[in-house]
Amino acid sequence: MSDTPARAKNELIKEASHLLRGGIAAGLNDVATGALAEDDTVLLKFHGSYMQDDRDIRAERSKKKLEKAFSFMIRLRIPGGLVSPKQWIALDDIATTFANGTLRMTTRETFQYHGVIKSNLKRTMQAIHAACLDTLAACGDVNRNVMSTANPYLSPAHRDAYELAKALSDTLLPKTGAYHEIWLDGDKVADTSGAAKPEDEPMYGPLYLPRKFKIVVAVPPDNDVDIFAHCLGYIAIVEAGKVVGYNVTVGGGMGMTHGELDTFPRTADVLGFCRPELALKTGEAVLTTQRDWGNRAVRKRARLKYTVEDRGVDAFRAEVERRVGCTFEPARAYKFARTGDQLGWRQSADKKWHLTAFVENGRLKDRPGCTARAAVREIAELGVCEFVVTANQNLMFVNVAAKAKPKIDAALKAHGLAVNASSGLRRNAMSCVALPTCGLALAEAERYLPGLITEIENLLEAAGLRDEDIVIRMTGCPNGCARPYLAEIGFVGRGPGLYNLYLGAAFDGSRLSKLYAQDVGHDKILRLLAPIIARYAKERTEGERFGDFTIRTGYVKATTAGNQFHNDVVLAK
Ligand code: SRM
Ligand code: SF4
Repeated sequence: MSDTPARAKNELIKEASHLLRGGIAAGLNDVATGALAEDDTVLLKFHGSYMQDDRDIRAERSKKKLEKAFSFMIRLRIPGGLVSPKQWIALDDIATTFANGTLRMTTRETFQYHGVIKSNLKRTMQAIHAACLDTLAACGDVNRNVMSTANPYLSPAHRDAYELAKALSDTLLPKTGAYHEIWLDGDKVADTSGAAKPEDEPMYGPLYLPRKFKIVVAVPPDNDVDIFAHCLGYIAIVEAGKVVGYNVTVGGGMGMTHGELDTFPRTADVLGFCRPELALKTGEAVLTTQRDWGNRAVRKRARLKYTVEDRGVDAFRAEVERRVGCTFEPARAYKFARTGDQLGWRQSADKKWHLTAFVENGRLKDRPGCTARAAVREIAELGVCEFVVTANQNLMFVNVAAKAKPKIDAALKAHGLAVNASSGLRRNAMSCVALPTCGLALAEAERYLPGLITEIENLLEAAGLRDEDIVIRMTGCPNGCARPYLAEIGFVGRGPGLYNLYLGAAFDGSRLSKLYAQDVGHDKILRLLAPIIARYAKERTEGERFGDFTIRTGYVKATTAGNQFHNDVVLAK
């Protein structure tokens, strides 16, 4: 018997796929079902789409012996989250024509559409292409959408960060012709036997990566991209207004599985400092090291964070240095202040204005009293700004001339879209999508968090803390899509109406939280938080953040590293 562990099923699907083609094209033409074949749904992710079903009506349809209400989520690739007004109008049109009438801004600076039916999938992809955008590699075992600190127009350093994000995204894009072939009726790259040419995927190879791969670029003091949560990060070191290089981080990640202690969220390690001219090569070296070293047998342990954890950061650094052909300099000093966005207008040195507006959980839709989607559409039609989706699910209107500011303010006001949130807690809140579309959700998130916050706001109001910035995040399962383990108050779904409550993460995104209470429902959440909030109001030291306070006063122990996440847990009664 061989000692080599069996490869994960997804590895076999990738291998047999002819560079991500599989049977997707044929499946799209099968009108007998609203679904695609299971193996093809694995491949579809690399093209930026997930097959889902409406979980609200799953039981009812099953009772009636009907096929699940299948539809598709489509995620775009928009490095740095920057979109032109013309593109915005096209994206807005697509939401009406093909999706469920909403644009969902994600925690990775891009958009998702929900509810696209199979017969519209190809047309939607073509409409996205017509807007000079694409969805390639937005999901799947490849480098995903690359984030940078929001707003390339804020300073030359922000522009550099954005350009690096864009260059990384372009350089690390799969080279297969499958995307063009399937969605855009491009020329077939495969030969007549169906076999793809081996040179089609020079960097990834036919198996792509063992798992998803995520990159961000941050410009201190803003850590809006949550740099320590990602596989690879670049912290811009800015001197006299210029980026002189980057501290490179590796091995961050959020996902874990309840009850499996060898899975855990992990904050990234700083590898060292690299000059700007080596940044791209470093990205490629980190990616290919993970390609060659990552775990292809057990998907739950296949992320780069486990490769770094298991091999050790020194061995990982040495391998990356070998591949780049350099030795990293010691990391330079940097300081992050916050992970959230600063809402409202800001001016850059070039006298241009930039507005960050709060969008609850990133869902842009029209509802009575707040026609948010129509507001942004109207502003796009004015053509006076560009748009940036932030890593906190908010929206920026950037590069605005002073004389256009009142027009934007007026449109937002007319449509009832408030720029700020009702409290410091809400403006620092994020939740993942969860039900009804996410197939992995164990509990509500996007549909539940706003109401829960309203009740916590009452506690804050009573304590005189309504405007206090406190980071709160919720996800419907432990995969961590809203980065809940880096929130000062984090909720992670366990089952319908039940959450694990985590406390003690750092406000600047540098320290993970710790489990404080398990399987708590609505009333217990409020009962547990009430005394902590009241005490925080009375006993906090000057400038002390909520997360730090919960550690100092003994509610939870500090989590010093990912592999300590499950240790020292004392559950609240
Ligand atoms: Fe995520 C899977 C939504 C950011 C960790 N994520 C999913 C899927 C596709 C569910 C699935 O596999 O069937 C969710 C689709 C829900 C839906 O109905 O739309 C989903 N993830 C999201 C989004 C939309 C959350 C949001 O509300 O904004 C974010 C889209 C990002 C993007 O535009 O690319 C999103 N996901 C994240 C993040 C945060 C980040 O990247 O900054 C994480 C944690 C960071 C990390 O990767 O470690 C994250 N998503 C996961 C995982 C766990 C991965 C792991 O290492 O274990 C899964 C499950 C998986 O991959 O097996 C997952
Ligand atoms: Fe779905 Fe879980 Fe991600 Fe939420 S955290 S979107 S429930 S996979």
